[in-house]
Amino acid sequence: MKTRLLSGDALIIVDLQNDFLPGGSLPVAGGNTIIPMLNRYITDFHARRLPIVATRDWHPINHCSFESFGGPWPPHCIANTEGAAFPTALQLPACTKIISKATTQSKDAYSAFSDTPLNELLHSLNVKRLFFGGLATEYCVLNTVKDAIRFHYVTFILEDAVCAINQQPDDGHDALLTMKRLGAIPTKDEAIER
Ligand code: VGL
Ligand code: ZN
Repeated sequence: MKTRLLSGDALIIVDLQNDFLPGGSLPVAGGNTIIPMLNRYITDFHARRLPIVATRDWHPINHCSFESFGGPWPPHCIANTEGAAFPTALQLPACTKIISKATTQSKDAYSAFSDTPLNELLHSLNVKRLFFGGLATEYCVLNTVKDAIRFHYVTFILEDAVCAINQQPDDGHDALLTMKRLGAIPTKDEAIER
């Protein structure tokens, strides 16, 4: 089944940030390998004047998800640091809409819809279908996709443009199964009509 990109479609790139890449403070092994594919999708959406959203984990320095504050993670994606920046290899156009999440000390959020203007933004742009790539499959991608489905977007998961942390070896695989079971439509490069 080929998918043709249409007016009403948007590309959502989840948390593709330096700290989640090899060399960062919470690296997703192989996270960098999806950047060329994301760039290909960016080119496709941009050429059709379709919205591109980049979400980012954007924590205060004393965030509750950090180990020293009782959370599960090493410090990562501290607002306005190089670790929280998008890698220069990711070719985001100037018109990219940026959504920052988990910005307050006392609350973590894996979904980019959580306490952000993402839903309102997408409504204002008349977006009906979302195409998801980014990091990490079993955390922020999974939880953002779940909310997208709950909010009745037609939700595609770009299987060749996500990557998992895999603390347990099957975490990413299981998350993909969960997303599909909930109604996300798996797609990939070859299935996009160009
Ligand atoms: C994420 C762990 C901690 C993610 C964010 O973006 O998937 N994972 N904070
Ligand atoms: Zn985080």
